[in-house]
Amino acid sequence: MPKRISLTHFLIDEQRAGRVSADLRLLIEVVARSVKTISVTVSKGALAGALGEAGTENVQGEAQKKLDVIANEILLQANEWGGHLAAMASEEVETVHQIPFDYPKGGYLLLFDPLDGSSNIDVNVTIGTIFSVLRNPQTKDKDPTEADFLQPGRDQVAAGYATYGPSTQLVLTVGGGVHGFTLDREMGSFIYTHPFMTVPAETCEYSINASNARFWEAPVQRYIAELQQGKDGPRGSDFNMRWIASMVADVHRVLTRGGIFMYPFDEKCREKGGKLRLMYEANPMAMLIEQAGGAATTGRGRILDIIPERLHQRVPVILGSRTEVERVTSYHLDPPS
Ligand code: AHM
Ligand code: MG
Repeated sequence: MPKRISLTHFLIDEQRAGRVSADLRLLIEVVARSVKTISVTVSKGALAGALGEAGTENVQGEAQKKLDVIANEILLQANEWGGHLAAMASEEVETVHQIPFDYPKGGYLLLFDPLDGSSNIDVNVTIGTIFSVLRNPQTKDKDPTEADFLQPGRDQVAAGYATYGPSTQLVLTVGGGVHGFTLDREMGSFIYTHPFMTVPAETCEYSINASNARFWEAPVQRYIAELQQGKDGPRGSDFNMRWIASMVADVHRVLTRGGIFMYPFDEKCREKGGKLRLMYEANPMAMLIEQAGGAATTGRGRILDIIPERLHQRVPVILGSRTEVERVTSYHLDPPS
């Protein structure tokens, strides 16, 4: 029988190799435990009374689904008491979530999008959880403020996501490559199934919400038009298009078989700066993609170098196979005269 390596076993090996501290290992284990709980609720769907609208709005003015609220509560509660965190920030919560005073505090900050792809919940399409870990720059006696979270993505110490699809997978980086785990539901543990995931440099697959085409900037219009001309155009080969509308599932496909994923700047989101959130979506995914050998930019610069201005800041996102990301970025930086 082939040897099965659990997430716990993997993390202990990483700790022994000096790549994660004991606290970071505990933090990741608690996130993984929360993911298992969310996965159970997601898979019960209507049976758990978990589908439909919550009847509330989040800080961004978006209608919350019941599962957005449930997943957020699961992550907040599970991570409050372990003693490894100084504070948390969630896409669904306006301000910093402090650790209750009766629990010990640790040296890390946890950020998450509890349930990415909310529009897919009720139609039973893959959704997920995205998370990012930073060091707390404050001393333990002070409550972290929003400013303490505003660190560039290159300072993340860990990033990952879970997908709730046909199987539940956890994909993780602590800076030494990208590693994937599959939930064994009977055993209740994550098993190491996808070591050192890599994004091939070349691809023939792209991912973008094409209904926004008329709002895109010229460099994106040019790039997509060239792909769509296929063999008859300047690229000389056909490209395939996929759009799941769950970033977590679209990025998982890119990490599994290559591709380019784009939610670029467009006229519709001019005031907001982009559609996707820097701290909960762009930064963790950019770290994973870079760790897997791909690239991640806004079209004009590396995502991981952005100095955040706000917790809920939005940015354009272009990530995936390196040669394609570099090409569309070059169209932004050096447009034809
Ligand atoms: P969410 O975090 O509220 O679910 O929003 C983010 C999602 C991404 O997962 C996905 O890429 C995008 O929004 C889909 O947008 P669109 O509705 O334009 O297809
Ligand atoms: Mg999201």
